[in-house]
Order: sequence, then C-alpha cells, then structure tokens
Amino acid sequence: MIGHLANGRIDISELHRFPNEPVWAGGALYWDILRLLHELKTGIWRAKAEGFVLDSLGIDSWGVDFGLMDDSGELLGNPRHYRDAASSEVMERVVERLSAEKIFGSTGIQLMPFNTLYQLAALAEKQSPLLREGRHFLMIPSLLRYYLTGQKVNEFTLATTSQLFNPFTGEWDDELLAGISVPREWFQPVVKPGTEVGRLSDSLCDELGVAATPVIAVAEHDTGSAVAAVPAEQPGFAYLSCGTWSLIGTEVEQPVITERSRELNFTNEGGVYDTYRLLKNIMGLWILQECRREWERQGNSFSFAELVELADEASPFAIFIDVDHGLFLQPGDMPARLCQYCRNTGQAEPSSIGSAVRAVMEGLAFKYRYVLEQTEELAGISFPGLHMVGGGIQNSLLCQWTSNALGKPVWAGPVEGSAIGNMLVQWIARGQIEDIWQARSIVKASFPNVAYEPNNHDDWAEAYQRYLAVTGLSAS
Ligand code: LRH
Repeated sequence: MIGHLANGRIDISELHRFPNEPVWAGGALYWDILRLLHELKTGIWRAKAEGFVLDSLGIDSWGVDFGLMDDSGELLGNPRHYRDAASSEVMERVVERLSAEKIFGSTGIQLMPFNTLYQLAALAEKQSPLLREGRHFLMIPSLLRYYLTGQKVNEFTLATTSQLFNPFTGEWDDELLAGISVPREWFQPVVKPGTEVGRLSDSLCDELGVAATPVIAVAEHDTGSAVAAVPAEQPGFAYLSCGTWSLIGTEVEQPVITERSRELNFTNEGGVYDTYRLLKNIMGLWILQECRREWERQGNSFSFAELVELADEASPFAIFIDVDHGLFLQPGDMPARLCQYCRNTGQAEPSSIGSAVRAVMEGLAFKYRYVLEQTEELAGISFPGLHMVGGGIQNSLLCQWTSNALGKPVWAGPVEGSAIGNMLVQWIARGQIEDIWQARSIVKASFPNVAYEPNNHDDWAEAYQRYLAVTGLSAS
C-alpha cells in the first residue's frame, strides 16, 4: 500500500496485493518466506514504475512466528507456521515446569499454544540442529526487513507477542529463555515502533533500480498497527481488529497483569507510544475462510459476499458455537469440524451452507460480547460502543450482528487499519504528524466510518443466555 499525506488528509492506494499461502512439506506447515520477500520487492518496484518516490517504508505482519539465522546471517530453514500442530502439547509441559503464574507474571501475555515461547521449546525438546547452528532470532516482519536493509533488529510490538519479552524490565526474559534452554545471545535489544533501522541495501537498490529509501520499524505487529489507526478521539476506547483473527480489547498505559487477567487469559501486547493492548484473541474469520476453502474443494465456490447472503437467509439462533474451541485452530476440513462440534454439544448439525455460516457469524458476535464484558471488568471502563477496523468490516452483517449482540453502537472503519497504522507511525517518525492522537483525528477525517445501531437486542440477549449454556461458557 502506498499512502500520501497532504492538508491533513490521507490518501491510500494499493500497489500490489498477493496471496500469502503457507505450504505443507513433509508433514509440517511452513511460511513461503522467500515468496513473501519477492512480493514485497514487487511492491517496491511497482511504486517506482508508477512514478512514486518513497520517503520511507515499513513492514507489519502477524505475530509469534520467526526465523533463525546462523553466524553469517543465512536463514536456517523455512519459518514454521503457528498453526502447525508441532507445539500444541509443548505448552502443557512448559507450563507444568515453569508455571502459568511465572509465565504470565513476567510477560502479561495470554497462554496460547502457538506462542513463540512454546515453538522454541518444541525445538529444544526435539534437540533441533537449529539450536546448535542458530545465532540470531528475528520475527517475520523484522526478518523481511533484514533482507531489505541487512540490519538484524527486532521491534517491540512484535517482540511482546513471543511471550518471551518482559514489559517490566523492557528486555527479553532471561529466566523464561533459560527455562526452555534457548540461548539468550540470539536475542538483541528491541527497538520502539518508529525507529529508523537503516535503508534499502545497495544490492536491493541495484536490483530494483530504486533509491536507498529509509526503512522504519513501525508497529510491526499487524494488530499493533491496526489499533494505532482506530479513529478514537480519546483514551479508554474499545476496538475490534477484525480479520483472520478477531482481536478485541482496549488500549492501556500499563499492562494489566493480575490474578483476574490471568484467570481470564487476557493478553497485554506492546502498543505504540508506550501503550499496551489489553485484549483477547478470538478465532475470527479464519473458520469461514477454511470452510470456504473446503467447499471450493468439494466443487461449491462462493464469494464471501455470497456466503454472507446465505447466512442472512438461514434461521437465527439455531446452532451455538464457541468459535475458540480447539477444534477450529488448525487448518483442515472445517465444515466437518463444525458438525463434530455440534454432535459433541448435543446440537443438530448445520443443514446447509447458509446455516453453517450463520452459526459461525453469530458465534463470533456472541463471543465479542463475552470478551468485551470481560475487558470492561479488567479495565474498569464501561465502553459506549465498539470501534471495528480491518478487512472483516466489509461484512456489514457481522458489524450489525455485533452491535445487536452488544446492545451498543459499532463504528466500522477503516478497512485497511493495519496498513494505515503502519504509515501513521512512519509519518510521526518523520515529524509530519505530531502524535498518535493527531494521527487518529486525521484517520477520522480521511476514511469513511459506518455507524451501526443495535436492533433486535432483546432477541440477541435472550439467545446469548442459550449460547452461554450450550457452549459451557456460563461456567467460566
Ligand atoms: C493477527 C495476529 C494476531 C496474532 C496472530 C498470530 O494477524 O497477528 O494478533 O495473535 O496473528
């Protein structure tokens, strides 16, 4: 994406969009990292071809995954995808050894089996040669940035998603690293979002025929960038970053690391300008993406808009799903997993594609209410409404149902939250925007925001009680 800031308005346009398709190889799931690098280079090249001269650039991506490099900076193996099942049981063993209190107490990060901590512990457990040969640890966007600049530097927002970074010391946590037998020397100090970390390398400039553009470590965690772009007017707002994952929570000045936040398995990811994101991961549109892939394999191709239309036509509140059930985390035949979930919970299986999609979308809206109420409890704030950003807000039925489930307004926009937040941090770093609050007011003035008011809240409130009972969430 390219952005242009003039007269207090932002213009964005798409230079190059590409699929990010992980690859199964030898029973393991990998990111196709060099393909991603190639596509990034294509984007930079297109900017030049279209006549743009870039002032700076920044990269953001999903959290938790990483590459390891040897002494000479060569990448050791393809980065594993966090949805690979390899580390799912490791978490239990690590938690037994180190204790949930210690892990959460030192990081403030929610326990999820795919966190970097458990991925690295899995490598140590199987005595991977990567442990012998590795010298440098870089998380995905920082790894891509390394290929552009030659600088090996991790960034704060991403580092916190590893569950190895201690927000109290501002350093990687020595005890946790020792506890999983991973060398401390791999982990260099991290930089804050907004730090210039070099320029496009000479070889890259030659290859692409571009100038040595400054590269900025933005909020390299996509969720960090997305929340930076929430057009809120003052602190204490609630957001939902809606895409493959749904991340719902609020921005806080200090991590909320308490007995209660641990019990609710909330997270405190590092944010921009000395903030933290008190939030919870919800499975998100992933379940529908996987369903769609499976239906396509079976010869039934639908666009997302068509699926949403089918959901709208299906009967309401027929099936109740906890979208965060472990059944739904890994790739595979998701429609079959939905049926299995229904059987396990004594419900009728979806009778059509529309009823399956409806069950997932209602399940998301209910879970948003559930987690927003917990956020309110932890933050001690009653939110007047919910900001939604990200590609998922193009699903206006989901936005409406979210508002219905919450009984509160939803303000949806911008769609390209992560890309815009990425750019805001660059403009602030270059002195073109004063601070994050001015940045947010510019977002508000520049992009459409659609307001949804709750309708039918009584029916949703009644159905929510059934949802809690069927999913077993009422007990927690
Ligand atoms: C969303 C996201 C989320 C992480 C997950 C791995 O894209 O970055 O914040 O937990 O991917």
